[in-house]
Amino acid sequence: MNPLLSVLTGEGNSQRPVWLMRQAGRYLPEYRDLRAKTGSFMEFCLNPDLAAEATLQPLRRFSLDGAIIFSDILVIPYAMGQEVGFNEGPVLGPLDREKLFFQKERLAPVYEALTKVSRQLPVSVSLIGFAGAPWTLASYMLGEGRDIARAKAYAVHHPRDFSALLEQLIEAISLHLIEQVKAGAQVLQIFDSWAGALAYEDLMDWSKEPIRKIIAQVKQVFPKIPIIVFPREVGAAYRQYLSIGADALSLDYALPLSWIKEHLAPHSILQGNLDPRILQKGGSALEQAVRHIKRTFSLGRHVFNLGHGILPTTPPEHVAQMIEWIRE
Ligand code: 1CP
Repeated sequence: MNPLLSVLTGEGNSQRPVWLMRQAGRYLPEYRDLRAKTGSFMEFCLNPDLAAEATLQPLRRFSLDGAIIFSDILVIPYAMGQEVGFNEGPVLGPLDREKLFFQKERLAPVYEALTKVSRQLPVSVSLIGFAGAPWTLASYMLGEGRDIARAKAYAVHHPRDFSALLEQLIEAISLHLIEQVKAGAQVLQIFDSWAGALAYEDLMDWSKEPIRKIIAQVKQVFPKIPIIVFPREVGAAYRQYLSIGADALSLDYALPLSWIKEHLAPHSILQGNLDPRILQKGGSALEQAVRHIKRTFSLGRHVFNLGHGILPTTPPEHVAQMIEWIRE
């Protein structure tokens, strides 16, 4: 009845579920129209009607099995009291760690948008809530925008403050995920988009362990909520994420399918991992890549998705064509 939920809960399904990271967004003309009518990106994210509409737009065009709520990972620093704006990319104000305090009331519009969408979705489509992981959020919060070098330098020179920040983020992210489930999210995804920039030991301490704690906190309240983790570009260290209590791992496109098949597929439900550039290109290259992924991942244990977000220059017709090939 709901292919994404059945696969994520281990029941399997005869339909291979598909949704796409960044499926709501700039490659859709109707999104660009909606966006042009609003002020700042943050105002857009915090307007329940607009956020609900942006969430539903791709569902009207494509036969997708998941709807990811239109929001951003940076609503968390905003809810903790840091200034967050968007220019070309995110721009954050100065960080005063001791004043950070997660106020879920500031994200009430996000939860309202989830509830609005959940009332409109057919039972066959799952509503996906999400959050950034602590390290990825820290890599924005410690700079003026994303600044991985600065975040790492901070961690080295102020190890105690850095650990304290990670703990504050673990708390805030867990609360935000729990509120999203209360509001109607049926699946959660945790994005650690910049995990691949970390050395192995740091990856274990700053990415894997914090995400494990978040999953434990969320599952204490909602034991059955499926959680997908995306530790992007961590290479062979993906294996370490098999034991953090996640229900599925989302794979980037840098991993060889043969390696995935040997080391990850026997142990976990997997999501991914088409290169968004191939979707952008379309044609026979796309058809080949879709077939290769379908042959690699067993039906019932795989969620079709990209290896990272859809590119803004992707023709929407390529998405429709790809879904046909997935469904074939
Ligand atoms: O002008 C615009 O329309 C802004 C572009 C945009 C959009 C469409 C931003 C700014 N955020 C979003 C929405 C968004 N962001 C969603 C919901 C839409 C969907 O998926 O359908 C989600 C899940 C995110 C998550 C997100 N934001 C991540 C994790 C996923 C990833 O791509 O790695 C990250 C790293 C961000 C930060 C961010 N927000 C926006 C931009 C351009 C960025 C990336 C900046 C950078 O490269 O550092």
